[in-house]
Amino acid sequence: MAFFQEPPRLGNQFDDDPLLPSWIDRHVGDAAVVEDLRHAGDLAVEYYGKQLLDRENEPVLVQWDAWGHRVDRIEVSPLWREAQVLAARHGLVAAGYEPRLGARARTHQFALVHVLGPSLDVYSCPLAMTDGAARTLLASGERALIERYVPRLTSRDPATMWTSGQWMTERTGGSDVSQSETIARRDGDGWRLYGTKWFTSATTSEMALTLARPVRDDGTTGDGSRGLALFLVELRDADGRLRDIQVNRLKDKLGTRKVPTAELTLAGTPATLVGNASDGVRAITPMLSVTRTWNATSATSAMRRGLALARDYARRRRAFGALLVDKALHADTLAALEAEYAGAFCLAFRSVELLGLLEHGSADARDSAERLSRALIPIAKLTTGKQAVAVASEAIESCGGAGYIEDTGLPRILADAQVLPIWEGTTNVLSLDTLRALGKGGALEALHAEVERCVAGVTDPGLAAPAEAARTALRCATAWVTDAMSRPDRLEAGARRFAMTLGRTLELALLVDHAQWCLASGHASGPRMAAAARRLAFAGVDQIAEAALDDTKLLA
Ligand code: MFK
Repeated sequence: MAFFQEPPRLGNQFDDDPLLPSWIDRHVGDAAVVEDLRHAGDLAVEYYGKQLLDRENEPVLVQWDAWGHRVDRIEVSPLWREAQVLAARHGLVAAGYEPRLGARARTHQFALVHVLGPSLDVYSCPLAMTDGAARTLLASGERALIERYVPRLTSRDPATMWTSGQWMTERTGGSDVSQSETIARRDGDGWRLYGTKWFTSATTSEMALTLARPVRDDGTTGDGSRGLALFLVELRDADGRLRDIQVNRLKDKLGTRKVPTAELTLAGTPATLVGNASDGVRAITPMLSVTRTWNATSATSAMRRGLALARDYARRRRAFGALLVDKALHADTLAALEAEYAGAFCLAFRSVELLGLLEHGSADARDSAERLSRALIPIAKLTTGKQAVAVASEAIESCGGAGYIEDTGLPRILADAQVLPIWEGTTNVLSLDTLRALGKGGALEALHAEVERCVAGVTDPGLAAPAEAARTALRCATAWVTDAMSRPDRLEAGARRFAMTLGRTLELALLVDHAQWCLASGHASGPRMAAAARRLAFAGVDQIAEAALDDTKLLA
């Protein structure tokens, strides 16, 4: 009989995760949350099936109706319409704001995102911005805005829930936001915005937070990012028509093709000022912390999905006389990827925990979470984004030629992962942000305290070497940055290697700590976690090295 290869299958995406159940036991410790996540784990399998069937559907922009009216309607894919309802009902944003679990609510929320996100075709994008908008409005202290919008953004009712966009990028670029050209003119008691927004993700949202340069009474505007202010836009009027917004086109992207990313003209769009008529970049930073944490957890869940399929495939695919999983080289490849995943998971979910402490912790806990998170969140975003691309690439390669064929659904894992190091701050921009964050009082000390907290309690002999590797790498990175401080060109050129070393070191330390906890509490995943820590240390965390600046000049 002719041979047909069985496709890889998914199991319950909570129970099958090598790390999540023990993390939840340790950091949430609540039976109802475990049940919720197990249910989400089954839904993830169901929606993975739907995702494969929905593969060819993409958003469509309808600019004109039959009678010549400009309508600019975006029709999203069928799965996206379902995801909207599912996300509200399962509280993918709301769970983080519900009081029952206090600071632990964030871990519950992001665990849901981790389990369900990879089956929802990057619907995590509007959800991330929705979460970021709610946090930004709460931080603004603007009571009327909070009362009007936050209950909608954090609702579990699909009919009530709104999503929010985040419009920062203009033709001038998405990294150096200080050059933004959109202006805001006063119009009676309100404001109107004029300009072009070059990448607006999830343009189907009901509202957006955006930056614009207010025009003063004398006709001048402020310079740079200080001259920008933060505005809230409600996109549509009561009849569902866009309020002086034109959708010029949808972007033709490498991945995230289900996300209706659009280019917009704001032609006098009514907007509400949030806070002062200046310092908009500072005002939007709570959004950046939240969306970068979503980015880190989405990177982790993308790795997990790739590995879940690659692991299953290795147990179904027979070649050269044995299952792939029983082939030493294939097993070695998968083991290395599992270690990357485990490290990334710990760092991403430590960022999540810090968000919870910032919001609900005692005054002391808030204070130390503030110092640590300012550096740890960009580090987590940049490190896990790079790992996601590398792991997704290996995961599809481990399925051989099938990994390169679109209708297996596998290539999309890599195409979608490639956005993770780009949006929400590229690797280089965030490496420089890490240097800036460490320049502020106490951040480097907070990283040292974090690594020490993780490795100091290690008693298992099998974890001693990885614990020491984390300590040594941090010492080496600190010595490098102290020395490089006097040479700005050297400091900048090495910023990525420095930030990646901090990221991988934190991952190793957090993984060692979790493995120690699992072993000490008799959790079934203990030996596996310890093996992952040893393998991550073996792969190496220290990337500090000095590239010759003269060579760089010749080469670049
Ligand atoms: C699944 C996940 C999906 C996620 C959704 C994806 C949707 C995609 C949408 C996008 O990609 S939108 C575009 C994303 N673009 C960025 O993320 C911007 C990247 N660039 C930076 O992050 C730059 O570093 C930055 C724009 C912030 C630099 O701007 P400036 O004008 O040079 O600001 P500056 O002077 O560094 O900082 C201004 C203030 O903000 C300072 O405070 P002070 O005025 O009090 O000194 C900074 O300390 C503060 N600040 C900057 N970054 C911060 C921050 N505070 C806290 N956290 C940060 N990350």
